[in-house]
Amino acid sequence: MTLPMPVKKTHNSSGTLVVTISRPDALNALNVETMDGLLGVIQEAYQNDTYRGIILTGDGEKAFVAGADIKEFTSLTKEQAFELAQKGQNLFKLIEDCPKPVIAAVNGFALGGGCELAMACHLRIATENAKFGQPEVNLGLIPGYGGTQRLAQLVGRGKALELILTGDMITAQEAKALGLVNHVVGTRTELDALAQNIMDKILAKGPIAVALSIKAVNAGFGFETDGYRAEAENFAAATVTADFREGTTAFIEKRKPVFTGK
Ligand code: CO8
Repeated sequence: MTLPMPVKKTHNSSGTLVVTISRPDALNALNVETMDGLLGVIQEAYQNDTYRGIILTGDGEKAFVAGADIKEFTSLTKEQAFELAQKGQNLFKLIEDCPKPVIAAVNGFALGGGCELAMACHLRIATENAKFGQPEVNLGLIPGYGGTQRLAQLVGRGKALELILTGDMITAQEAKALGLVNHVVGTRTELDALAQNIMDKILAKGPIAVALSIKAVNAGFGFETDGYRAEAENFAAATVTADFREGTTAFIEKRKPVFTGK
């Protein structure tokens, strides 16, 4: 039996590629297969002139993406964790640098890697029921897909540290007040309509000016700085602690973790 692909794409007449992360049983969590699928679709979007913009969303109404797949990284070595974090960082950088506009349509939980994915997109719009957060600390971990850098860029260092250190989830309206989200709408139908509406507005402009605008804005936020590397290194360092084993085991066993600082 072949399993359904976790990354679906449709294409409409305005030139918009709609990419949907679809692992409903795991709240669309990013496992290796999903990350590879996403990489393939983004690379294709770079190359194929039929695609003029991308809307990225999650299947259903409960989750955009509830994070990296926790069940997949319980037995990584430090080196593997570092490599995986850097691989994800590179994919999200490819999204951020895409010369075609990328809009995240956030339809529910955008946590951990899901919040990081949304932040790598150029714009974020969300439904009222969307929830944002970087809850890695609850697992004895830190963000690993660029969250320590992009959250601070979007909401400022103080609020980013509060969200990363407490692991608190915030509502769509709170995210909007912080500048993490551009617009909030009531329903999934309104979300899809607004994403397309904003996309159509951008696609009516000259594509060269759009691409150069993205390039110029991003140039002020260098990827070559040490921040992303430090994130991957510290993410990897966290994965070899007893607290990480406890945090991830507690999640899988659906209980509260007991951290010991080891
Ligand atoms: N990974 C794997 N499975 C998940 C994840 C996840 N991130 N999130 C939810 N699921 C699964 C649950 O285990 C559950 O599966 P099952 O039915 O088999 O038990 C199913 O999805 C439904 O979830 P819940 O029953 O928990 O649904 P609730 O409505 O009770 O709760 C929550 C929803 C609050 C979203 C809850 O599922 C939750 O807290 N999820 C985890 C959120 C999280 O911690 N995300 C961060 C993950 S770490 C991360 O993203 C690091 C990124 C960098 C990685 C670098 C390289 C590896």
